[in-house]
Amino acid sequence: MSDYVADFMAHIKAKNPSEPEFHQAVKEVVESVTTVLDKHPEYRKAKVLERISEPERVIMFRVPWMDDQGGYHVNRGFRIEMNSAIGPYKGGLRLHPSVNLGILKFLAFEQVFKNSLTTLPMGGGKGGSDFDPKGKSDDEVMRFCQGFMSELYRHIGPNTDIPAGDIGVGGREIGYLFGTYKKIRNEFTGILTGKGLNWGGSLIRPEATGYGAVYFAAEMLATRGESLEGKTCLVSGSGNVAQYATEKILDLGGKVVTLSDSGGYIHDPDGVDRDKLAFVMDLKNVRRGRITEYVEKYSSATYTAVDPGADCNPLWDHKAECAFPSATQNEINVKDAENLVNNGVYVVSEGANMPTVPEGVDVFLNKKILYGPGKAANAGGVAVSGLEMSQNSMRYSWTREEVDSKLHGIMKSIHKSCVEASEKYGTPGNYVNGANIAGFLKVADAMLDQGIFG
Ligand code: NDP
Ligand code: 2IT
Repeated sequence: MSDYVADFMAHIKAKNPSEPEFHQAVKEVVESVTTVLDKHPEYRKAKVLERISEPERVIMFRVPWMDDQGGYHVNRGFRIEMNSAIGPYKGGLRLHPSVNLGILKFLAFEQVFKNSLTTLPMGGGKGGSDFDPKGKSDDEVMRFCQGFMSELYRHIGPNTDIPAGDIGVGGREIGYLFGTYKKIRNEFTGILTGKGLNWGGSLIRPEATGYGAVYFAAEMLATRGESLEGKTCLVSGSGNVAQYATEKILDLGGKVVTLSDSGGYIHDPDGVDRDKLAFVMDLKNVRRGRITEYVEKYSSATYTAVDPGADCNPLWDHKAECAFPSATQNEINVKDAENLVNNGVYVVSEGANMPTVPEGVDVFLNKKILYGPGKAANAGGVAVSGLEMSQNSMRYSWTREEVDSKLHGIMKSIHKSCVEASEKYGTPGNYVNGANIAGFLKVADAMLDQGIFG
């Protein structure tokens, strides 16, 4: 680690104690952009890195809600408004018991660079709560969302901050949040993305993150004259991103042999075909069940419970060519990364945000595999959110084909930006540096243009 990075990180850690995920995300970007700062002293002079790693605003609030038995509960709500240099704050809301300030700051920080890569005018933000939607009734989730929005509405607006979904927030939650905003403000506006199709949502938004991660993998493979046809793929998660990554892998002729949830994973050597995927979608989205039910229905598959404290996750220890981690942060540790490459995996396209620990990323970079980091590979979701905002502003909607083709074009453009930036700054083939540098430059230049408040 250079002295500059070490000093910078000491300052970040002192100022933001007990936020390891935030430190991890910042360190990766600082390491990547050091060469840019060396070439362009104007960024150092204007303290762009110091400013970019300090949220413009952090909102923390109480969310009281009542359960079906009349019992009172209180959770903590957050919105991190990280950076608005290139557009209004934009980013998802996460509902998961692990949510805390540091996790949301890491996600908001990543979002700034990701949104910059999309080519669309969106700043970065993230929010959520430590509320656990698992096991709650629809009414309880609705009352929680109403409580959450009854505070959040003061801070957001269609030209200020536009939230969307993330872990634990899908169409159902966006509906309850939207209804509450509309009631309080008496205003029908594109305040959230991921809306239902008949009340302002965009076609392809549910599919966009998973499809985008697969388009990104296809672009990386194309640099070697290859495609996804016939490739065996490991997918983790079984939520929104994992489901549509699986669908697009099937479209492009690949085979998905794993899916997971926080309890464990299924391995189906015959592959998850379209019927099995439809079963998983119903299981997870409608019945809100567990992935273990897959093996009760399909005898070709086995289920393995995963101990989060174990030294590796057996999901990543199967023969395959491609991996699409699509569950959560730091789900691939260094041993998992070694297992992946030893099993023949040479394409990793991250549907999740920061799913690989830094030492695992080093394994991928040292082996020179095709490694697409989350902020590039999963940018398709927020990109179509940006397209949803455009359609809302126009009071218009594009067809499925139009949105999919724009998404595909954006993923190609992100891939190209990463390749070009990594080459220009001396690390060809390193998509981590490419994504960080390309994402950084656009935001940093906007901050310079706008002066000290930019
Ligand atoms: P969902 O809530 O739809 O699904 C999350 C999946 O990951 C579930 O299968 C869940 O299992 C599993 N999971 C969640 N937390 C953990 C954990 N701590 N350990 C193991 N498994 C876990 O979320 P999404 O599919 O939307 O999000 C998945 C990832 O993709 C996240 O990293 C998110 O930030 C990222 N992402 C999402 C985008 C979007 O548009 N939705 C856009 C870009 C990135 P279980 O059911 O047991 O909780
Ligand atoms: O991490 C992400 O990019 C998201 N959860 C999607 C954000 C959005 O505004 O669509």
